[in-house]
Amino acid sequence: MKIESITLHHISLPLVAPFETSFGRETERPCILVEMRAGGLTGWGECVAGAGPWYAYETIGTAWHIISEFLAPMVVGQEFTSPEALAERFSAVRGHAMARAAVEAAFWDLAARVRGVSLAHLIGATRERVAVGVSVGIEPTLDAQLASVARFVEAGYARVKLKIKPGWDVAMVRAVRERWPDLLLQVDANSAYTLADAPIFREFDEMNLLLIEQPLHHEDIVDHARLQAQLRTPICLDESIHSPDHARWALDIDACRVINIKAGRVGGLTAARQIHDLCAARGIPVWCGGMLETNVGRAANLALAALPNFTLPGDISASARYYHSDIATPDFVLNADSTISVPQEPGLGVVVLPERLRAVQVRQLTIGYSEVQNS
Ligand code: OSB
Ligand code: MG
Repeated sequence: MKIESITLHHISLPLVAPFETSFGRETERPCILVEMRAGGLTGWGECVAGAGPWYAYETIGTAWHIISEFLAPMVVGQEFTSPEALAERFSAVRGHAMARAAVEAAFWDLAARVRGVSLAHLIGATRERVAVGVSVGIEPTLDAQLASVARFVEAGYARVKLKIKPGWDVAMVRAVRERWPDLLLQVDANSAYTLADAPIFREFDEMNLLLIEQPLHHEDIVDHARLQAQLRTPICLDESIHSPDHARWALDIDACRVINIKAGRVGGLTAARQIHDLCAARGIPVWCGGMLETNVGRAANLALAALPNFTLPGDISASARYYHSDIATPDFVLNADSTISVPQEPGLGVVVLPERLRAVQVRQLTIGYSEVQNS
């Protein structure tokens, strides 16, 4: 398939409710959508870089720069026989995983559409529905935090992830655990602690948590291994895993016993699947993380999470948890068994609505030739 053009759409969508983590509070989510044309078909990919360098160093601005100046020129006008071949073309690029993943994602959608199969089918997925949970942001008071969890439990989520930060951890999580003794519960610190805080994590060992996500520094695996040695609860790495090699290094030193896979963070679906396979071979469970995606990114996450070793519920909540009016349709809904159904239509299985895209568009740029010229 020869790639004819890439159009970047920078949009910004208001969140249904503010989302607070240890690195900040967000009310809007800016994102770049990659529209790729080849052989009369269109594929879409979502870039998960954020507004600022808080979760990761990449931002909307760096991703726009790297895709428009480097990645798009490397592939527009070129022929690729598979998404893996396109991923290989980007292997010379250091870092900028989210930028690479977004372009690769659009090509995966195209590759599935051209074959007339779902993206899930193309990547080798086996499930038609995937177990999901919800990532609950930090609230200003304990009452508000309990009310927020209650709303999601009532909505049908069987697994809850609580965001924690220093000063908002043991007591809050204990209160949630006391109110919901049987809830599948886990916490995510987004790198807000150091090894000196080990006593805090030992207290979590008494709260029957599925896992503790990224407690320490975003680049660290050594201190995570030291902390894991002191805990029964599995540590799950998110921010520290940027590639299949990082996953292997972390597992080799027992820095974690679970991995949160986000295609954007590891440089694409090809690398995400490699990490899945590595973890399966080593008996390490994985789950699919989320980055507050639109339905475009959510559809790709569902396809990935349908692979067999995604045995823990993913951060893939129903569309209504994120946006009032998504830029793609149909919306994803929660099934009664706390799962979401994996799209079975060709490609991603969602349709981008041009009028909704225009309504939230910040800027647009086309590289290559297409009917859609820069506006
Ligand atoms: O650490 O998993 C994270 C959102 C933005 C950045 C980082 C994270 C998150 C979430 C939200 O936890 C997951 C979701 O999309 O529901
Ligand atoms: Mg996380």
